[in-house]
Amino acid sequence: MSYNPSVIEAKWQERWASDDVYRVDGVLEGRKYYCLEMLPYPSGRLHMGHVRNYSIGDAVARYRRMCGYRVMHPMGWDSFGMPAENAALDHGIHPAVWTRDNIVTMRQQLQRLGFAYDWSGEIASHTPEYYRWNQGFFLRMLEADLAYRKEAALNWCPSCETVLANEQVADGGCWRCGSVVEERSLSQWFFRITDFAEELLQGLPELTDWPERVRIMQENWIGRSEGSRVAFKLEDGEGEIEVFTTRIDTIYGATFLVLAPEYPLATRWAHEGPGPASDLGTEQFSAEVERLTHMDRRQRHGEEIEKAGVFSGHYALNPFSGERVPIWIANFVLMDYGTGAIMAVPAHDERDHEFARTYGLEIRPVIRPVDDDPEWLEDSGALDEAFTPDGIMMDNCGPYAGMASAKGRRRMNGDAEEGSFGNAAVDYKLKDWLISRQRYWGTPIPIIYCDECGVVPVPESDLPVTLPEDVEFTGKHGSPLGRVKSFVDVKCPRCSRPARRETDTMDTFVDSSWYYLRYLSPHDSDAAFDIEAARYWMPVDIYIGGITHAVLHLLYFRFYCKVLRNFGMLSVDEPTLKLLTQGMVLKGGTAMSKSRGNVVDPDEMVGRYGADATRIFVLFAAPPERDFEWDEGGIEGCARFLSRAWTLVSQAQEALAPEGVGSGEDQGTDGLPEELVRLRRKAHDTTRRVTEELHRRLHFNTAIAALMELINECYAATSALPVEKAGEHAWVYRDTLERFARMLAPFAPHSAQELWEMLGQQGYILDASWPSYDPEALQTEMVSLAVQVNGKLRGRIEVPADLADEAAILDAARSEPNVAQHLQGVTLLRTVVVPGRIVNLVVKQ
Ligand code: ANZ
Ligand code: ZN
Repeated sequence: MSYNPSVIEAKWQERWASDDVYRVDGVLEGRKYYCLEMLPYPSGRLHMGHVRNYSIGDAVARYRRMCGYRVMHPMGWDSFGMPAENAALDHGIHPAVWTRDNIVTMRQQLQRLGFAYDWSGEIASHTPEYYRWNQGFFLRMLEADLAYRKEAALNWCPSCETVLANEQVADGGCWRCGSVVEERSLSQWFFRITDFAEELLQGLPELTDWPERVRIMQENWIGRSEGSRVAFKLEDGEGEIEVFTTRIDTIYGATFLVLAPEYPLATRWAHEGPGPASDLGTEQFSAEVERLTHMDRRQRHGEEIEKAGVFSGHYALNPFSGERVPIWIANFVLMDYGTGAIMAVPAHDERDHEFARTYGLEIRPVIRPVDDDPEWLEDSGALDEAFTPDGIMMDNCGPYAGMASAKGRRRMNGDAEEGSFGNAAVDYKLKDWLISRQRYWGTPIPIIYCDECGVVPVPESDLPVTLPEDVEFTGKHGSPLGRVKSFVDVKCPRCSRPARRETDTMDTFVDSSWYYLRYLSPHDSDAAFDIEAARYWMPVDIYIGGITHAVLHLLYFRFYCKVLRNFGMLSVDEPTLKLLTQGMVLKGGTAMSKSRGNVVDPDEMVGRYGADATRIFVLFAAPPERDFEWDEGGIEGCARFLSRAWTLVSQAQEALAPEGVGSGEDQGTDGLPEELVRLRRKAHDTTRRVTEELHRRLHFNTAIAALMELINECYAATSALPVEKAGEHAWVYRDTLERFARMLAPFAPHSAQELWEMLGQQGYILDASWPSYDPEALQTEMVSLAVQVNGKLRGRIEVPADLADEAAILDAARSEPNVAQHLQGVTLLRTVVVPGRIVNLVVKQ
């Protein structure tokens, strides 16, 4: 007989399923633990990243359940999205069929790994039962003015006549046909996440159990910036240009203004022709503006972009100095940040400096370093590069000359406000969330367009607006939904005249923003989720997933929580207090991916080594946050460990079985043979270590290493004193092995359950309580060692009797105060340690 994972695993999976051991019973009382893992996209097959993610969650969930918590540990599918639609285009498979097939495969794979999910609560976001609530929330957000429609630019392929996602544009060309991609403006739906920018930012420091890295990424993404808005009047009196600046203290050095090429005034001038001061004709000028507009959008966002611009021929007036400043139009100013217009200060801003050099524009210093003499300007000449730090405002700064930058800014903001040409202002990089997608496989946006009534929301009672299944996929001529007459042609809910249905669907990030709430009452047909259940289960106690979701998903996830709280549906401000971002599984130094051909198939590993060994390996290879390199030798080692444990128990089994030898209370160390005193201590110490890791630190690798050591210690003990010879002391073996089985359960549940049964235990190990440890059992006997320096007794130290680590003993000896004194100013030549007795330090004066 030997350890046979395929038999053990099949046996227990069947029993768990037939006894429905993971069922969540709906009781909302007692200590709870909500363990949430990012739900998978049903792409086809599980990959090792999934196995890692879900092995972590399963360990935590099983541990908490054994500690007596009521545990929520659900699973579902993020099943809308582009790959399904691509499968339709490439292989002619309907997205719904492709998705359902993939879910069937992947569910089987998850079940084969033995994760503790209540499958009766499984959800899938492509089902009307789920997305109906996306539509419901959309209507409420519309009512609360958190959803709105406006024009926005999109990538458009003129030959396929379709909108392209950024990922579908390669080198400026369409991924399908290669045609040059154009920019088009379309009316689209947005969620007003910027209303929550400040709250999303302020909440970050309180998320102390989130990785710092994620908090910083969110902070940068929100990008709060304190500055000023200042209006420059056009010289010809036809309006004004408002700029956003963080450095109003440099305004006396603003030698030109720059508009984004999409800035409305720039567009108007492109039509009407440039101002009188331009050398260009209308045609030339508009061609220039057009060229700037069409420069690669992604390139324009980068720092490295080659700056290009054109003089508009118009001037504006600096409200502080009255000076005339030329107005330029350039590619490095973005329409969707600040106001889309800037005042350029080439002496103090790097981008402006580079631009001024290219076009020969004036560079005028107005700020000097704090600790530099006032002649700085003369020495510095025209400045080789921008001087960007704060400093002292120079003599050319009018009434503000001599002020420090910060004080200048405060004064100038006040004066601007008083003069009604500006004010202090805060700006965010965060943009409103564009949720419209011109695709089929997503949640239909519940809106109807009527020539009489305008934009009409679908009445709540008409939800869900279901996706028609009978569609044609051509990849051309816009969204396939637009060609389904029965879908598009509707009666206006207000006036009953013929109207058109919205054919855009929602970004799939909408689906994943609130799924954790649907899990709480997955079959509820009257509400998105049960408010009472949410009051009990929220917040999520731990959320586990990839770092790739640090901003988009995890920000939307927080945003939805706040929106639902404002709707009175949730009583928490944040969806989860603890976030664990797991590292990647690499092969050959890079992430496993189909395109690189370096994928290791989980099923193959489960077939060869068993689910338990596979799970143990992904947890043992590294702490969860770190990347690790796949290593088949490592998984073999894990299988060997499980096999050694199985063999040990099967050998002890007979000696322990007959009358339940050794069951009962811990009887202390009185009269115990030395091997068993040590084994007992190791068993308690292992319990302490494993408990600490599972409870807080979550370094599962350390916990598993401790379990491996415990098995080694057991082997050492049995070779000195076999179980059948242990007589009345056999309880130490039983206690140790039962502890071991229970502590193994979160990591290798099938093997643990099998060992539990082999030890004569009835029932499921999941229902056995988590073992506790006796702090007293951890205490080792201490001995006192004499410490000599050159043969003279200089002190005594206390160390554990079984401390074999010489370096540790020497450390203790050298830090004994009196010994330390005798070691001052001398050279240590040699050390002698006689275990249990003496430490001698030989020194030279
Ligand atoms: C004048 C100035 C002088 C600026 C100076 C900086 C230094 P952060 O801190 O990232 O928010 N800016 C404003 N809107 C812009 C846009 N739409 N496209 C490109 N640049 C824009 O950056 C704020 C600064 O970025 C603003 O302050 C503005 O340049 C520029 F010595 O105004 B500053
Ligand atoms: Zn109407």
